Amino acid sequence: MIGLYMFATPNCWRASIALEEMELPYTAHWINIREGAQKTPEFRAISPIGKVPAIVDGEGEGDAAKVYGSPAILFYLAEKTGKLMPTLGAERAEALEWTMFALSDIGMAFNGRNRFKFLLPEQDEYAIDVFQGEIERYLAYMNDRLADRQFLLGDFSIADIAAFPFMGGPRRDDELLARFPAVRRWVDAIEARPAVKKGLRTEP
Ligand SMILES: N[C@@H](CCC(=O)N[C@@H](CS)C(=O)NCC(=O)O)C(=O)O
Repeated sequence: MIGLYMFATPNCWRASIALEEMELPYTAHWINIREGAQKTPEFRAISPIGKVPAIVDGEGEGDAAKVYGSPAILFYLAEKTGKLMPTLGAERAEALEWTMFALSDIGMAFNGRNRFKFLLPEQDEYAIDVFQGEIERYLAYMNDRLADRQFLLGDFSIADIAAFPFMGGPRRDDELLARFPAVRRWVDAIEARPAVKKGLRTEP
């Protein structure tokens, strides 16, 4: 059995959606990072950096694999199951490009904007504008990509799982999506998937 250590955040939803979409049985352990649960010695034995998400593949068994961070978890699970990521040639190259774009550029822009807009005691308008500009640039890029494809690689893949939690589900921003109709259609399609609905946990 896989143990998933998570809280209600986009990075964690990447992991829970991937587990649901790949039909892997798992137990979710709620780590309330607002109350400091990530700092306990018990959790640090699993994720020494003291951050979620983390998984333990083979929890309670002898040679369990511990994986910290949504990027490593997505690739680990795709390789373990052979699902949601092409494994050969140009298709694999495209999958790597779009998944890494979602994990790095998109994640950094949203995390940066959200930190300056919502998490700091005082707002920094300059920083918010810089990150908001990056968000809109990436949404325009995705909008072009999705004009003639249902999902980022054509078929649903870990690239979609990597990008989606910042734009859909609890973090959906209809005002922003109205300017990017192909992205909005893509968000609607992903939100309608039963496994995604299950993966978007907001409580234990
Ligand atoms: N690159 C990591 C980032 C993980 C991360 O920043 N986790 C946050 C929650 S989304 C966390 O655990 N914060 C608690 C802390 O920093 O103490 C990923 O994509 O999973």
